[in-house]
Amino acid sequence: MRNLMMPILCALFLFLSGMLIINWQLWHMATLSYTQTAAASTQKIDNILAEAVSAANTAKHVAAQGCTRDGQLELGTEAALKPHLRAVMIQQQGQIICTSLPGNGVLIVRPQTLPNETLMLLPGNRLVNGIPVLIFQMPIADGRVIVSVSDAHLRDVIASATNSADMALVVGERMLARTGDVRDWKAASWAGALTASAHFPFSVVWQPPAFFSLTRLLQQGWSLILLILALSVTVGFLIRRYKGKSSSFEDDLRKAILHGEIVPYYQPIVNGDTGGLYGVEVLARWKHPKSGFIPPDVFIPIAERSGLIIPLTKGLMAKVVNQLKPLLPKLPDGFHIGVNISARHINAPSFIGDCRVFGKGFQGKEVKLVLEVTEREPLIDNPHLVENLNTLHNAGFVIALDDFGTGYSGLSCLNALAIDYIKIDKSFVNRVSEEKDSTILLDCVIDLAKKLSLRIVAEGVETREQLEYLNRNEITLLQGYYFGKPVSYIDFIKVILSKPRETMSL
Ligand code: G
Ligand code: G
Ligand code: MN
Repeated sequence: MRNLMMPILCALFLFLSGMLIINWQLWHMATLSYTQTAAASTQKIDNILAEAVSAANTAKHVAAQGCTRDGQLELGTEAALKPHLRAVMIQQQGQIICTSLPGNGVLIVRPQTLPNETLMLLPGNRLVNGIPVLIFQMPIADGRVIVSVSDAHLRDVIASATNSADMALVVGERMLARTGDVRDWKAASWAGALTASAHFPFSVVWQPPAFFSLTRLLQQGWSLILLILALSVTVGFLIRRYKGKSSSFEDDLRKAILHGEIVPYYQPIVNGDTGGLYGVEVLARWKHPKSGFIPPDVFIPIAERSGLIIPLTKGLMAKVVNQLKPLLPKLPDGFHIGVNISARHINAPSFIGDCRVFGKGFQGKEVKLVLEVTEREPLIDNPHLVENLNTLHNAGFVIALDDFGTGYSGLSCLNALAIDYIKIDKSFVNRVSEEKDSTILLDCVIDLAKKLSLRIVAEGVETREQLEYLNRNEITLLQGYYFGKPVSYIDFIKVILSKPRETMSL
């Protein structure tokens, strides 16, 4: 279940992010399209009002001639031929003197009381037929021309503009919605943007679409949704597979530890003075039933990351006890048995107990158990770690600082930790050749160790020159292919049988 959590969360995150982006894109496009349609509607209403202006000019002309029969006919023709207009009226000295309707009829209730505004929306209750109109007015000598524009055409413009967003025509304080009623514009509290006409005092307003709309997403973005869904599932699947692979290596390692496939190899550490065996370093090898030997560089980092290094080292310690105990009579007193320890293990609560069990395995025997602590990881950062190592040092364990010269801790580590040995990293010893200056670095490292009164083991000795150099510098404890590679238990027994017994102590 824990393995599934991560891929599911990643896929979900990807899918939701995709949805959000598609939604944002569609919302943005909708907003853009509403702004454009609002501008187009404003243009159409401008055109309708241009008819009203033309009719008003005709009426002005008719009024100047005193509203004759011909003049009235002219008004009627004007209203009849201009498709969007309903009626044209001339008011002079407070009276309607002429209209486009037969018999100078008037549709507006008390037209004399209309305020003097160029444009206004009249609600249905101000009209004889109860249908709202838009009024356009033009002042003339002694009065005004009143032109009414049919609401049906205005509503058509608003309603046909868009099928999803709400739009309305706003004039002064009132608005005409596409449902056809005239309302108070402020009270309707539309949050949308206003698109104002450049020629007449009106605006078209639109209600912005909801930012998130499932219907919009499903209607307009379904193909993208399917694509993102497929992508998210694929990514989740790939993460699961990748994780499955690395965790299956971990599982394999866990099983290998349980089945005892991690075995100790032994590399001799010799005393350069006598040529005798001084001790061994234990090096883990994975004897895989199918893949053969897997080198520690491959599985130790994974063991350290997963915490498996703890059971791995414990298992190795137990094997070392079982294998070396019967050999002790053949080994010199004070024989050194070095085990590599990772910082992860030193920090674990079981560490001191694990080492004590290892120590008890050799109880009553004259051996020195060496804990090789690598300098590659920062040691000093954790006081708990230093304390644990010092406790074990006091209990008789030997502490060796491995890979000396390559790591973090340097001198500060030497002060805080009770260290018995340093193991000079093979990279320094490897440099030593017949060439001039090849020993400069190693000279410094040896000088430093001597000044700090630390015992030295040289690692990675491969050639006679290197051995001679180390002899000249009085480095007597030596390890490397020159003396012997790490070997299996059986091969190690053969090494012992071929060497004279030699006694040495710290
Ligand atoms: O054995 P080799 O010889 O290839 O070792 C490679 C690296 O693996 C070395 O850095 C060595 O310190 C590390 N190593 C080998 N065995 C162990 C072990 O048992 N525990 C830990 N922590 N490191 C090990
Ligand atoms: O990091 P640590 O010192 O624990 O690891 C020892 C590593 O050095 C092991 O991988 C071991 O096989 C390797 N080793 C030991 N002796 C020699 C040597 O003479 N030459 C080289 N190249 N490697 C060596
Ligand atoms: Mn080591």
